[in-house]
Amino acid sequence: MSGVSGMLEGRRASRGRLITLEGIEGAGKSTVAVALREALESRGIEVCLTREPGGTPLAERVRALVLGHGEEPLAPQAELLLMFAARRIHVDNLIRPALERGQWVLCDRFTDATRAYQGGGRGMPADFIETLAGAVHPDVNPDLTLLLDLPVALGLSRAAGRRGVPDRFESEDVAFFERVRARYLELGRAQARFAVIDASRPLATVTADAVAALGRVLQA
Ligand code: T5A
Repeated sequence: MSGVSGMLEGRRASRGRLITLEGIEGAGKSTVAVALREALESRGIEVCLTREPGGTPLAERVRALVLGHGEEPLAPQAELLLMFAARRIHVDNLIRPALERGQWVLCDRFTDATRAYQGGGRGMPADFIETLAGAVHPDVNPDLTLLLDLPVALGLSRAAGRRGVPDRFESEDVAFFERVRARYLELGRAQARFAVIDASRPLATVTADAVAALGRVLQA
């Protein structure tokens, strides 16, 4: 077996990596995720690109429930539980099987979004969120998290440029998104798996930094 094909065989045989993208609305996560997929595929790595809430047909139905303006109030705790219900479906039916096949999973938002939105934004207790995370995905956690950080006003103006009717989260006020951003930055400072990227710069620069950050997991 040649060196390159031997490396590829080794990669297929081993568990894949989970890379998550995080940040407030309009940070550029979906755009950067596509560039990361191309960068990984150019190295011979099979990639599964997905998102939360959602990622499988059933989890996408939960997404519609939690993002839509329903006819009844949705308490913060119910919202939190729906996020983890969607995540459990996504982890069981898509993320874990992909990792076990040796694919690398690029996920547009994961549990850090719950920590930031339901924890920071809605004020749900951090220890309750960690209990749920430990129960729902004890064996599946990000190897690398790219936090695309930018001022709230800039993120919201970018998001407004491409959206239709605002969903339940997009309808929140600026103070909500300031709390979300602050919690994301706290997480980014506290944990080594984070790469915090200044997403207020031109897209090509942001993308180059995100691809460079892959070096941490490509060498591991
Ligand atoms: N949620 C989610 C929770 O509350 N808890 C949870 O646990 C989870 C998982 C999901 C919502 O659910 C909440 C958070 C969210 O409110 P979503 O639609 O999946 O909603 O996520 P959004 O963040 O709303 O998606 P966006 O599309 O708004 O943000 P992105 O993906 O960060 O931004 P993107 O790539 O679509 O870019 C937006 C626009 O900006 C441009 C792009 O071309 C695009 O037009 N752009 C740039 N322009 C200039 N310079 C740059 N550097 C640019 N980067 C992007």
